[in-house]
Amino acid sequence: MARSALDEMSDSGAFNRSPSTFRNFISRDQASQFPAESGRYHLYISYACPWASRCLAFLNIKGLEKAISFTSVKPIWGRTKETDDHMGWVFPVSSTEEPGAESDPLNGARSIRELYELASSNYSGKYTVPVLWDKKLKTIVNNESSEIIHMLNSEFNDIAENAALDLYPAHLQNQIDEVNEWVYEAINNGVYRCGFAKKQGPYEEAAMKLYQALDNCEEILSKQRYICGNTLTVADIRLFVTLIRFDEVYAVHFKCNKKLLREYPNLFNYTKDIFQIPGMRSTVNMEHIKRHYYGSHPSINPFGIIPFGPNIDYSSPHDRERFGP
Ligand SMILES: N[C@@H](CCC(=O)N[C@@H](CS)C(=O)NCC(=O)O)C(=O)O
Repeated sequence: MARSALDEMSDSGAFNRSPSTFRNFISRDQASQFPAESGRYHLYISYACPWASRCLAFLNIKGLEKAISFTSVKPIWGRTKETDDHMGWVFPVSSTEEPGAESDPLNGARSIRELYELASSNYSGKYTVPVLWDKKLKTIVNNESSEIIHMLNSEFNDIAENAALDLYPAHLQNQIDEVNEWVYEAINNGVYRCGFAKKQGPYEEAAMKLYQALDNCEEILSKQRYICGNTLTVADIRLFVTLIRFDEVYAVHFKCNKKLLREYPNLFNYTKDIFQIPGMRSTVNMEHIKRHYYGSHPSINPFGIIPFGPNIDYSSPHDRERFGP
């Protein structure tokens, strides 16, 4: 089994992401194994990681900051154990070492790998973030962000300060699922398929699909404020986490350079619009994002040089209010 995303390569040189393994669910049903409770769960993230950032976004916009605590690891991968050479997410030794990152407040772990080893003695997969941790049972509830965001959206409504906000409303679910599918394939995972390809053919195929999907988004967003209509949904948060990293990282590091995000007027303004939603801004730590990607993949960027641009200001005015509030 792959021990890091950089090992997930098929013989044809294409990147193939393997599935997550801890798949339990927190439920509003208080009799369940993992009931929604204030103070019981902790989210381990990296600000660099788009999958983890979408969980933090849900935590913030649902108003769960007091109910669920979180910790970010350091942006640059380090040795996760002294006895082998695995590289992965590590915690700082003190909170002053790396602004934004903190040492593990619950288990004193030095790496995300240690958390997986605490949760399971025979785990042999990747040590990914996000990790949704149960403080009571001292185990991982779930490490699949697409599921974590749904738990945060619907299961904590007795505790959430913003319980009325439903980012997966029943009447839009089919449409959201459909959009999520092609956005994941071609955009969220598509940028990785461009960046991690080891042969020209798989790179070009991924890049072509990516730009077809971005053109499609641009077209949709020229007619409506959000990707599934004029209501903010889970599909927007999922799209946003890739778009916000696009010009700063993916355009250069993952060779997604046919067109920049800022050359798409609707997509660019849309990204600013989502960034400016209360609770979203603090989920974007561009320092961590840039240092992670450019610094953690030596096979792609051997000297770890971080490009100094473009430093886009996503808090500047946008034109999306033309579609109404
Ligand atoms: N399916 C997972 C994917 C998470 C994922 O791939 N996280 C990356 C960071 S962006 C990671 O932790 N990689 C560690 C590694 O590859 O060793 C999810 O969406 O939660």
